[in-house]
Amino acid sequence: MATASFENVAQTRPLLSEEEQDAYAEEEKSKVSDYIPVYRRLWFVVALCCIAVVGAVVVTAGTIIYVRPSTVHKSASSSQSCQNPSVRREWRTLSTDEKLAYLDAVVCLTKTPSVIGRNQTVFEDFPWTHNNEGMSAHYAAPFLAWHRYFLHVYEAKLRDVCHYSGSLVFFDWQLNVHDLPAAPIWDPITGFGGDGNATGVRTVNTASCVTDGPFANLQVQYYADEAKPHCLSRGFQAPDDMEKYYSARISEDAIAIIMALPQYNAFNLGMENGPHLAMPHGVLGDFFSDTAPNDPVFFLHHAQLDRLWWKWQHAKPGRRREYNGASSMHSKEAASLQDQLEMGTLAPKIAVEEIIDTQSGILCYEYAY
Ligand SMILES: [Cu+2]
Repeated sequence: MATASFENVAQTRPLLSEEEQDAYAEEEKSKVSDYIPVYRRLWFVVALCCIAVVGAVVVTAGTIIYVRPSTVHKSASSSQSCQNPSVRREWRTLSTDEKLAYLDAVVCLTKTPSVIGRNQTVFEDFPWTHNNEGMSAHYAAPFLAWHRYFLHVYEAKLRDVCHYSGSLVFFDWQLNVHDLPAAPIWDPITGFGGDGNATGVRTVNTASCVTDGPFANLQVQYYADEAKPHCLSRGFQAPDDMEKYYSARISEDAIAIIMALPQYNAFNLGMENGPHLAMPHGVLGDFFSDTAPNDPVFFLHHAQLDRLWWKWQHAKPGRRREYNGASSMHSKEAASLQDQLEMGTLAPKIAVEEIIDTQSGILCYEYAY
């Protein structure tokens, strides 16, 4: 109707009175003024589009800039699942209370029944599992990996079974290269007790019962495969042999050579053949056997080995997931991150990739240095 009326007005325009012309002019003006805002709106729409496009570019660029580092962080360390890594410290940096809390938790393991259904304690579940499930991990790619998982399981048992609230601890033997017997880990009160009783009966190899500290005369049932109830035993090497079997393997030069090895396989085997043997060979007794975890300092020694692996992994980009060599002892198969680490019934078997990085997969820890 309005259109028809407009057409009529247009057609009859010359016939319009002044009033009608004014009205027409007003009408046209209003149409034009209606029209201009459309342009203006369009202009605004175009401007808004431009702002939106520019904004999108800025936001996208910002997103790329913002997201990229966190993506790297995430893929490298799975930051979402490991926000607050626990810190494993060197034994001598613990306060007296912290040392006693750790020792109390280990003593608690010696008083808690087996969790693998054997007639022994949780403490002895570890030497038993090391001897029965862990030996094929030696002298092959899983050496460092299996022990990393083994340490994690031990730490979890200290926490879950014995309510320990701290982290595993390491013994930095490089601080006692030439004086192992003087190391604070052997303290009778704030340590694991010292050498076996030199005048006592020989129990296993050339060692005898530890008679001081919280594990004095602790009874253990196995010596490697042999069912042989005996006391926790140590037999420190005489100074000359200590130099040869212990000091030489962990000297600054010896460790530097291994740390400089560029590939995991060589590094792993270098660690096993060198520093890994040093402390057991210096201490002898239970530590010097396939049931080595009968000596609780085993875990401080292996945490130190694990720490050096951690340092090696962080020394160069691309190393944190490097894993190669033989898949197990005497195997000709190449190792892979999907290889399984067996813990018998002590813990579920898991793939190497779950523990290859101390801050992803199932792990969330770092070392103090
Ligand atoms: Cu081992």
